[in-house]
Amino acid sequence: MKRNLFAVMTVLLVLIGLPAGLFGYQAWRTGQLAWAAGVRVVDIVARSPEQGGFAPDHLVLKAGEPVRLRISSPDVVHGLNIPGLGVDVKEILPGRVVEVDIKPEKPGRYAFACTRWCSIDHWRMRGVIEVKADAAHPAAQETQTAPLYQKLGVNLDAVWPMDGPRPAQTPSAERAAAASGGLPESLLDPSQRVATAPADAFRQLRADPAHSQLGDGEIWDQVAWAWLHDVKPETLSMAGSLYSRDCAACHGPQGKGDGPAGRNLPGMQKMDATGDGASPPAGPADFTDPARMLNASDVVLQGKILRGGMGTGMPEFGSLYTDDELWAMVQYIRTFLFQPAGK
Ligand code: HEC
Ligand SMILES: [Cu+2]
Repeated sequence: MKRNLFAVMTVLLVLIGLPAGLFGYQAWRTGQLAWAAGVRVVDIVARSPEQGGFAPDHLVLKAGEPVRLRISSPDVVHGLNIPGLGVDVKEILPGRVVEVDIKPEKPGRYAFACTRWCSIDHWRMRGVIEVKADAAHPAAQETQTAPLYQKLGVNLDAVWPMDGPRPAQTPSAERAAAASGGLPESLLDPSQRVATAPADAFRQLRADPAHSQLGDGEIWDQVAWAWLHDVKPETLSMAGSLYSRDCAACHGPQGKGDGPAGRNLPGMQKMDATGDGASPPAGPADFTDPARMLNASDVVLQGKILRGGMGTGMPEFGSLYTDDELWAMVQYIRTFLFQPAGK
């Protein structure tokens, strides 16, 4: 009798226990039941954008709740950057699982993005973590201020005249350093200069009798000096690494607009300047092109990096970059045309 009971128990254990165990393990693996020591576990699968990108790409979390993100990739190497939460996973190797613990205290929306050029559409690989407020974590006062281009009423989509004066050689802050002095504060102070295009600065200096002894080339050097005299080497190197991570694949390592990911972007036909469909579609902006860069003010460049768009594949970086990073990128892309001092 006892033996019989034992046999029945064994059978029951196998029939119920094993599937239950397996199921539990499965569920634990896929994160549905996953709680590790009071920590909610959320699985994120990172796939190339063609295969769906991040899944999920929208997470809703409670403020103050500890959460373990368990990130895996079934295809190629990805990265995961959540700037607002201080997370920067450089490498999610296929077949491996990366765990990151977060505890977002401040309610709000936190953008995240892949940081590896996992495919030609990599720049679409983005997502958002929404952190909900509760009694203990009230929503902060809305601190989001309007971007500068909006405050100044600058229309980013206006077509800029590109026929301004052109330098015969690369304007150089280095050359100007020796001769500088006598530049108006309105050009030296970035906050006053922000809506001025370099071509307008050239016109202004050229018309000033105080500079009548300078040749055009020297005036251009003064313009480069005005823009780059206060740029710090560490700012440029920080922006340089962001540039190679986030921009070079489209705009090219030398800023010439010839990066491999910039071909066949959506909306390129719209950018056919003549509209007759005959000329080849333009690619991402060429930062070494004087016609383009000398007629663009800093606020326009910053606004376009912040907002992206223009009916093209230019991504928005406003949700991923800090203000300092946005302005550092503007200074950095100026150095594709202007020679900074001390270089
Ligand atoms: C997926 C490709 C892609 C990536 C990545 C990309 N861009 Fe662009 N970018 C474009 C395209 C396309 C345009 C539109 C060109 C135009 O309007 O003529 C553009 C335009 C711009 C412009 C406007 C230039 C002008 O004169 O109007 C700026 C500034 C710019 N990009 C900066 C950046 C920076 C900085 C990064 C990296 C943080 C970046 N871009 C990443 C494709 C890209
Ligand atoms: Cu990617």
